[in-house]
Amino acid sequence: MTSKPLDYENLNENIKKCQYAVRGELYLRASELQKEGKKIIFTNVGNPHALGQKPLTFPRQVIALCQAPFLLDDPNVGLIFPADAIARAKHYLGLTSGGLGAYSDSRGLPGIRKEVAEFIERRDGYPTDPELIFLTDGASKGVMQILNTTIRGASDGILVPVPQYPLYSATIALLGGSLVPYYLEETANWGLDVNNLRQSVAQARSEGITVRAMVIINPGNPTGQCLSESNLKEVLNFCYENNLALLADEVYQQNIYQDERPFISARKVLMGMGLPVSRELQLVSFHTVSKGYWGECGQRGGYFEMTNLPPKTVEEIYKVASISLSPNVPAQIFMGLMVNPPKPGDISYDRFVKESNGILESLRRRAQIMTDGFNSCRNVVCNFTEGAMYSFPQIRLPAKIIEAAKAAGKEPDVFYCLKLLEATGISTVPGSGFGQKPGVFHLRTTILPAEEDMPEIMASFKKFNDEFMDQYDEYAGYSRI
Ligand code: DCS
Repeated sequence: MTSKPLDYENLNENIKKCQYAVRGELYLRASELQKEGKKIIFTNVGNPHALGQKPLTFPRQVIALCQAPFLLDDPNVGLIFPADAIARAKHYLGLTSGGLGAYSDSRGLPGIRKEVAEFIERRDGYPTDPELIFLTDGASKGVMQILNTTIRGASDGILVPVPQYPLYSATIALLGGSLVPYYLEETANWGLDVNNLRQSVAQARSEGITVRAMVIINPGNPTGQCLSESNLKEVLNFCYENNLALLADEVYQQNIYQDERPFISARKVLMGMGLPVSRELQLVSFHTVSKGYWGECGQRGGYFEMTNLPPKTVEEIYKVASISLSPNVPAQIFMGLMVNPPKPGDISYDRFVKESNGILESLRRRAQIMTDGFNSCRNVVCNFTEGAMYSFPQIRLPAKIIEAAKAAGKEPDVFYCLKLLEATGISTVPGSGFGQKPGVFHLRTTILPAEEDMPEIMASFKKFNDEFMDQYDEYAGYSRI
């Protein structure tokens, strides 16, 4: 038989190379076990509604009306929908050319890009231009589009934090570029040390790589840290000195669980730095409707905002966006609602605030319960989740577990996570999927299971972990190091 173009051995090598652990081996095994009837707690993916989070009422009312505009003509519409939701649905339908069933401009509806620009100005205190904001199908599509625009070949490098969210490693692999890692400091609450950046860039350059851009994830996934203003300034200066574009992944900007370091955008810090940096440094910032207290992952809405990119580049990005015709139109409306929620005095304001605060306050408590739970376990140390949706404990695996993993042909953290899954149904992602220092092991869970289920989940984790450690640890019975 002749080999055919789409036979495995003939595929694009970049496709085979790229890996995405969030839905990798552990997830597949968990799905199998679920089919066999085992109760699985899916903490592998930051997907709040899948774990029971209820949608916010106001945005769903608006979207329902936009999807079913004939309801607006129904004399009883005011009995079911509040007047501000009705007005908002009419507003958004008025921004489309043909409702939700029509393609929009490939950059997104101009009226919603204007709402995004107004939100950014309110948030940062600096105006921005709707023409430099593109709406996307989730932040993922925007990140892929910008990496695609940046990477010209194998010798183009992108600085990416380690640990990182594997959208970055996977996309760089798909595009045939080079990932240049910089390590976050676990002992400094996953802080970003500019000396590590310098070393990483020097190392990459010595290997003939042209480092073109740097990624920050703030708040961090999987690491949960929030960057301070001074740290962001250092990063921006570093990018300026080294002629790097900065890609600021800020999808968790509403998910903050401490008060010392509120979210501050890279753009705000950049604008505050003054000339020449504020006028020259090229920055692309990403946001989404999937996270925050919205958690509308399935809607696939996002945007990116470009700062200091020349018009000809923006035109090229527009051209490429045009190939996909149009981002999802309902998702664009979600984005409009996210950046322009009910205001004080609106009929739906109190309910909206109550619902969103309820979610955020519970997430803050869950972040604490998880961190405390992990830190009470044998051979486990865990930084507090300052922001985002994840806990990333370090699991100090004794040599005997590492040997047992090798014998089973598994990475030690994969081995541990599989055993955890089989014993408890808790489906996590091994740290190796995000990158970690050699010989140091982690796992990632989301902090999303329902708050009332948390104590039981943590107790079940502790029981598994402590027994597993006892089984293998030659120092069993000694206190934790
Ligand atoms: N950037 C970061 C840092 C993310 O964590 C995610 C999603 C995205 C971008 C993309 O999100 P959308 O495309 O939905 O806007 N995080 C995944 C994760 O780690 N678990 O769940 C989803």
